[in-house]
Amino acid sequence: MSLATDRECLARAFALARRVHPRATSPNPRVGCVLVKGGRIIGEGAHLGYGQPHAEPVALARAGARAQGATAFITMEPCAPFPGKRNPSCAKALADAGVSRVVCAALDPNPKVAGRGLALLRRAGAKTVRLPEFQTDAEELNRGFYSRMRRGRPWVILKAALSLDGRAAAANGKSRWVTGQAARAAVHRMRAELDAILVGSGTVLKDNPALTAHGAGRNPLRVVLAGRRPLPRRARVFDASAPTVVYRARTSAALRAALQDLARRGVGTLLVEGGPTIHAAFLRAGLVDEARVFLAPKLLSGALDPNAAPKIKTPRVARLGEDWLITGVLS
Ligand code: AOF
Ligand code: ZN
Repeated sequence: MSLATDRECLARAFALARRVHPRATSPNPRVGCVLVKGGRIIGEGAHLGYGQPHAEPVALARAGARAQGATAFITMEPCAPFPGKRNPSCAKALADAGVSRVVCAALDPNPKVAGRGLALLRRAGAKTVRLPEFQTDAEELNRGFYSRMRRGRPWVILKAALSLDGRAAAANGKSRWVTGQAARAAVHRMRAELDAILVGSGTVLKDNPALTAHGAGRNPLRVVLAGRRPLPRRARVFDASAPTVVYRARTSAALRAALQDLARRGVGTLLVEGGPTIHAAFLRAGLVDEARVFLAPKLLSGALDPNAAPKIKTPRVARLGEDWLITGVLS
């Protein structure tokens, strides 16, 4: 296959990295690398999992001696050597293989690398190029890694499942189920893609959720923000299906400290599932980066059982300026 432009080659490196499951490499980033010579791909690869080779040595192994004089396209700056590293330096490996030009999308936000990988290559005589139009792609590919490295805390995603009239539960507190099977399956897949999932003690006491991926993939680390009330030892969050950490944190400062501790444990992405007290605490502290809101076409105000609440059978959805209008006859 022949690729014409730098942008096409780098886009291909991104495609390779995106094929890797978001949690496979965590807490390391997903990285893709394409080696091109004379307009042809001579080797390519991705970092497939934590503890496995980085993207660059995978591509270099495929290219062999042909790597001499080639251009490397990488989704992120190749790593420089630093103490405590598990893998050999990719910048050095590229230089040793005689790669003469390195095109990457972004610098490595790891302060132990942060430009030193590219500097090593330049000292070895290679040309280095950064294509800034790919910076956003690089950050989106590794939200958790960037957040941990730059801010010392995870990327925080607020997840809510609400009725059309904005309720997370029926009048008596019953919340099983507001959304349907497909939305719940999507939440399980989400859990499998993220490093950790957090709920408050209210949710543990009221719903007793397992907080697992329910077979959709690897279970996330479970995090409970506890209040003064003791948590039942037999709660499902404490079963053997995944590790669980408990923080006693309700103030903004304590929340920040809990997030810092999670980042130190390698948690890059955190799904905050609620309930409403926890959502409010995170929002008040300005600690939410992304929202994922499921809206069920039912009206829960006054309902005792969410499964029997009045529902819009065929909802019509219109976008009005910034707002949504959802209309339909109740059944
Ligand atoms: C690359 N290519 O594919 C990845 C990189 O402990 P180590 O040796 O595995 O190094 C981890 C660091 O390497 C990680 O924090 C990040 O800075 C970089 N990740 N670098 O050149 C890759 N995954
Ligand atoms: Zn590396």
